[in-house]
Amino acid sequence: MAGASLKAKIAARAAGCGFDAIGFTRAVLPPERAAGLHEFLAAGQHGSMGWMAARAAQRADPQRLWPEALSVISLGLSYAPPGDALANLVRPEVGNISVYARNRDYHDIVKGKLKHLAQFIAAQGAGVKVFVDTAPVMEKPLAAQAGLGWQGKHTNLVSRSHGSWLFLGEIFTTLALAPDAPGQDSCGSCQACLTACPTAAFPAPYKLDARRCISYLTIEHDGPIPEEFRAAMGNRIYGCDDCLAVCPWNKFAAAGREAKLHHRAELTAPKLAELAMLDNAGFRVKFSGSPIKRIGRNRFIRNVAIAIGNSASLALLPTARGLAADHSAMVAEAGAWAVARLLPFIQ
Ligand code: B12
Ligand code: SF4
Ligand code: SF4
Repeated sequence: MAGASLKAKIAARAAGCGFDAIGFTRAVLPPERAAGLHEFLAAGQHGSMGWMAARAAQRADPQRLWPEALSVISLGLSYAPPGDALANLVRPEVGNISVYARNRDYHDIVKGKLKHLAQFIAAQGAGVKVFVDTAPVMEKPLAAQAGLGWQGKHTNLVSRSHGSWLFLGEIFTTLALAPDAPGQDSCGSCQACLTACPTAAFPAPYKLDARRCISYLTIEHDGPIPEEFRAAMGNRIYGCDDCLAVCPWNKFAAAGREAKLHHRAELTAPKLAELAMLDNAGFRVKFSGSPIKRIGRNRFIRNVAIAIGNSASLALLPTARGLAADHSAMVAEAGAWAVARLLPFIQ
């Protein structure tokens, strides 16, 4: 087992790379986590995210993903917003973009830092692999087990120092590093996240039905958004922060330090009327380097059309009519819905 001094050196390097949290754990998850994943999949709560089921065995067991891995180093990068994450929700003429997507794509930023840190570990003669988000890895249970915090009732990792605002990434390594103590659940009797959810996406504390989650509906889901969720989406056009933002542990979080994640003015409260005008080329230019680019113009403008339908603003009726005639059937359907929602406001 590698000594405490190597762990201290890795932790110092991680801080130098800009990470805000680090913890060490064995590359093993308890059977309860696999059971939780299988229950989620068996209930179909992953919706159309077929990639979650496709590599479930690896997701549930880090050593199925990489048999030589002995330890997991879990890293956290804070993206805590400087002000109220929900401030835009009361401004119906603008679109609300989740705070995580108001500048550069975190995948690129976290991966760059992970690779930098992994080079240092590899130089000790160890094998390393880095992961952030897209690999079949259960990042939240591993982070909790490594002591970064605990999985809150909203299912995300909560940190005593950074609240609900950490991105997670991992370095799997062949080094045997002494594990840290796991984080202790500190939700207590709080239920703030469960009651804040606009679409009642939590069937029970610590469990999420992704099919009802606005983050899933606006980012992952292709095709028309089921009507039952449209009004509740309000002006959320990319992701949702409600359950994270109400967490009382956020009061200990200082604003994130990573400059590439600091909110760009034009992505903080973009006008719906201007977004609705974007064609494919304009969309790609506007969202170059942003995680939003990944979902493509049509899915994004579908979300914008729904926000316009929820705006109660007659000034946006001509824009809605334009979208109802869009070349994309998915956008046109959402545009027609928006027109129907706005027509009753004509006196
Ligand atoms: C799929 C996915 C989604 C899906 C499903 C979310 C989900 N909760 O599973 C959707 C699209 C909805 C989504 C949304 C978001 N996501 Co997401 N997502 C993922 C992804 C790729 C996989 C998560 C996963 O494995 N889900 C499967 C379920 C079954 O796992 P689980 O949530 O751990 O569920 C456990 C509990 O149900 C548990 N359980 C049951 N009973 C009990 C009881 C107790 C006491 C406990 C502790 C557990 C427990 O058993 C299950 C297994 O452990 C991860 C990246 C990764 N590779 O891990 C990012 C990730 C979780 N997402 C992230 C983020 C930031 C978000 C959003 C905030 C984005 C946004 N602003 O719109 C929202 C938050 C919504 C929410 N409340 O979860 C971050 C979270 C960081 C953190 N601090 O936790 C991650 C880790 C990406 C990253 N690398 O930073 N996401
Ligand atoms: S991200 Fe929004 S919709 Fe999804 S569970 Fe949290 S509050 Fe509900
Ligand atoms: S809002 Fe309350 S219940 Fe939800 S994760 Fe935070 S402390 Fe836990």
